[in-house]
Amino acid sequence: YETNQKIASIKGIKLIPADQRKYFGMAKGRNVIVIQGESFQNFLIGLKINGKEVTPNLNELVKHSFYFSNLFQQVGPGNTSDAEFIMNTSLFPNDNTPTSLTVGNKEIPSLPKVLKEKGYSTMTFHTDKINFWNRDQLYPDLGFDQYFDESYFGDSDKVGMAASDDVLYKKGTEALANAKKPFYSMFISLSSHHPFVIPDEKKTLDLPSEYDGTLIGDYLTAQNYTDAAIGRFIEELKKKGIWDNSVILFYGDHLGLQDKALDDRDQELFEQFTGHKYNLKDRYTIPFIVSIPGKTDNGTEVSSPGGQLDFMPTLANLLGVKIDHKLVHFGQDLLQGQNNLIGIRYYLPPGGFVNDHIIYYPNESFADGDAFSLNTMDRVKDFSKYETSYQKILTLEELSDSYYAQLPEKE
Ligand code: GP9
Repeated sequence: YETNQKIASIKGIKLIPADQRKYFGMAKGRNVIVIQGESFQNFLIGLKINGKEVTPNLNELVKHSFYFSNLFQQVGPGNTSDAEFIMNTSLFPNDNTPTSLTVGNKEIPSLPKVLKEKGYSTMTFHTDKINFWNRDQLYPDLGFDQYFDESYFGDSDKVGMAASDDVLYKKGTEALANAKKPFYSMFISLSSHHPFVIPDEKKTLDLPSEYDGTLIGDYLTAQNYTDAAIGRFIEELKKKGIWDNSVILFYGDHLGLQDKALDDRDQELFEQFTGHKYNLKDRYTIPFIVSIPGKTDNGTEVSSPGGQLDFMPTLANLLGVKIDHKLVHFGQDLLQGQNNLIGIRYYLPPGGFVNDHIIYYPNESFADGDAFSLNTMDRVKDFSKYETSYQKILTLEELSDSYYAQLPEKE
């Protein structure tokens, strides 16, 4: 609790007692279904090309959910596996090694472990081989009782590295139907992985011919497939009677489009459909959607900034699980409307951050850095008043690293 208080005071916020929090326990006792979308960036939400939605199913889900529309990725070099680590721990990932390579013998405090004490079963699904990203060690360390990998999904209907997202959701739903309730589950999608090649028979996005042979065209096509597979997953969950008793989360794990991977044609097409040049915010924001059927049906957009570290405290609050005395968390509950400070230290140089006003990109020194207004993405010339945010984010990251380093070894 003292560490959480310290983190809050560095950020300049209060740890609000559970019974005074907004939405505390709104999803109490429900199953949890977390869908982590491979390379899914926020600009896709609501995007239309020639009048047709690229992600119609997620757009529909947004209408009946909390939708956090200013959410920044915080993964390190462990990309997808870092996103999994952050979701379950609210700790910063390592800045120089994939965090999953540093687990294996550690007692890692996590949300699945706390939920197990409350009678939840825990499981996670990914169609690739379990040893990719050291997940055979990561998953037990995060507190998952069961994991399902290639040995469960097989390798039929392959897209890219492994079985398709349709196989993931179809066979995954069967496992959920048989699982002990309530359950906490994660689905790590994969079909929209770089280089975004989807078999012709699965393509449903009708793009103008100018998109042929472009990375951006392939990316939109792959994410359109991701979205379609999620639509079928939702239908299946409804049919099996799981949907109404669950809280469903969707977020993107990390960017898919590196600036330098986009050539002039890609950049032009992006500018054509968004009306602006591909900027830092497009690159680093991912959607975060939380749906509680029957409770969030009217939909609420939360546009204040947040990061991946905030997912776990936000979910814990909705589940009515008090974590302040149990889990050191560097993120905060996004539904309490408090100011935020988000460290992006791997995709930006150390000390890179987002606060409620700017996105800041450091250089040799603080003063050499670049700052952009979060609202307009226009350059902010005088950002000297934000030096304290820069110092604070460095302090928080150091604190997270030293907390992680001193976690006890397993018995
Ligand atoms: C591999 C998959 C991809 O199993 O999760 O990870 P990424 O390359 O996106 O980090």
